[in-house]
Amino acid sequence: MSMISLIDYGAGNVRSVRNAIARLGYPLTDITRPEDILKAERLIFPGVGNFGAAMQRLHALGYLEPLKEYLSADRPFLGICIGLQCLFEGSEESPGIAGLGLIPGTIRRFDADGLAVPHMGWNGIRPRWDSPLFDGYRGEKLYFVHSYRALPEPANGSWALAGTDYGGEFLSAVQKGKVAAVQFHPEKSGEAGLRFLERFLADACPASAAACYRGPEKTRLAKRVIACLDVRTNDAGDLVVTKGDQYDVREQGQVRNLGKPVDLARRYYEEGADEITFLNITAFRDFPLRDQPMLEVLKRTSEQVFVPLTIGGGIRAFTDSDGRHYSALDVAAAYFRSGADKVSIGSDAVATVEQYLKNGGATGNSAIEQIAQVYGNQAVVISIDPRRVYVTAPDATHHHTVRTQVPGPNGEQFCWFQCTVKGGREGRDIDVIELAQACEKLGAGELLLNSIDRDGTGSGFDLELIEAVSRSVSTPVIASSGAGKVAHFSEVFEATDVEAALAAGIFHRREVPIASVKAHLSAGGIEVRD
Ligand code: 1PR
Repeated sequence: MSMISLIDYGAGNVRSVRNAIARLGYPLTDITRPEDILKAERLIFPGVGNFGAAMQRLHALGYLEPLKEYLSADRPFLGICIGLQCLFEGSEESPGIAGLGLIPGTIRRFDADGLAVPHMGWNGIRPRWDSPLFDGYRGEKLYFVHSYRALPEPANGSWALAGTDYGGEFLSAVQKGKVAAVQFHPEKSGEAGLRFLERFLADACPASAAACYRGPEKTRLAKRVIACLDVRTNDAGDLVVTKGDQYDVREQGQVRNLGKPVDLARRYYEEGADEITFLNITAFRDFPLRDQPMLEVLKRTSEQVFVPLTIGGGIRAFTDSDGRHYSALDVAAAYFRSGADKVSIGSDAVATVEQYLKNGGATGNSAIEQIAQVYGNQAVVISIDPRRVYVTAPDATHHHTVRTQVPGPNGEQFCWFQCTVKGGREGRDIDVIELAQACEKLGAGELLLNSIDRDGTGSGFDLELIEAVSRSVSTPVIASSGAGKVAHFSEVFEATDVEAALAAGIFHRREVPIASVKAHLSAGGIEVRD
């Protein structure tokens, strides 16, 4: 069994790659000095952050030359995501910064009209030839998250291993000899991803390549089904998964206890959830880094769950009782190090946008900007907790209104959606459209759109809210709150352009299995990951 060497230049979360390799039972060592590279038996480079930052880190660490030498000697290499892009000559993401230049071509941003960017979620691949890396591959969807991509060109045709469609075809895998790289994340692609990774780790011999799966004619991004776990400490001091009705999580005075976070997350992974979100719902009160159990939950979950994990709650700057200052980036970094792939920002995003609107622009100092800068836009989710405010006419408020089919208590035909903070406890003078558009400009990669009115009611997603927000931004939107039956999922995907739908209560109470949601969507012609 070969020793696997990992290039981790400390810019982001490669914990999931480590966990996946450990799960597959392979020994792992870190590259810590330039000379380690040429001694490696099998090298994995999971690039994180952005193209320029990755290349600059490789340069600063003295890794560039040994890496070039390693690659030109046709030694076993697997690049992941930015690790694929760095093999090319350069990227539009970081003009003027040269890539490794092994593969001809420049990495370009997705640019088709009306396309949500980043390309985030589960998509198919189309292998072009019988690489042993895809031996046993049966067409399962794999997890992608990126805003830039490599384009197939005649000059790089000898490298093209697989293509994927998203506003045109891009290269989702490249390989020549023992050097390979993939744009998807095998470590986040469930069991199919682990099988792929194992082919590389086990040094699948080219001679053993069986005729591999070729289709489909066109790959399609799946709509995602996300399980959400609201987590807090109950009155007995245990960290539990809870669930509110319109954000009220107490029943007869006690915090509802629906299970243990790690156990439930594993159950949802096994049942086919495309992503898992943890929301630390009382973290606005306390400093979350003191909440070590939550970090522990994340660590243990990421050892067993190989789909993307998002964590939210308390991501903001904080000064502790000893006067020590922590930036929002410090808090996010602790979450990423513990196994999160994305962080979700709630209350702090509202405060940031209030400042943004007051100052007439960005300051560069907000949590959204700082985290997006270091970890990439795709790592920053904004969790929005809106509540309906009814008005008699659109000009009765300066906010964006919608004409509603669900009239207000006095028969009002219009409403606006007010952003709240601290888990809905405090309403602010800012509407959901203003918030969504400003967060997009500040660099958020995804919007998790809750609804206090619908939360826990089982009466269906608030389509008017979701439609209004998804129409106003190009950032992917996750519809949340109100799912009560499978038909609610098809309804939201048919009525709006959202990329994902999230539910909590119906999954926790075992009323609707995730597999039934997927089967229902698939029967209705909506693309899902099986
Ligand atoms: O403000 O950055 O500290 O983040 C706090 C986070 O905690 C926010 O994302 C906020 O949405 C969340 N939160 C705070 N209080 C509550 C609460 O319920 N009392 N939970 C809360 C929000 C809403 C959804 C829920 C869906 C689906 N939970 O995530 O899972 O509504 O539920 P359903 O399918 O049962 O209808 P910060």
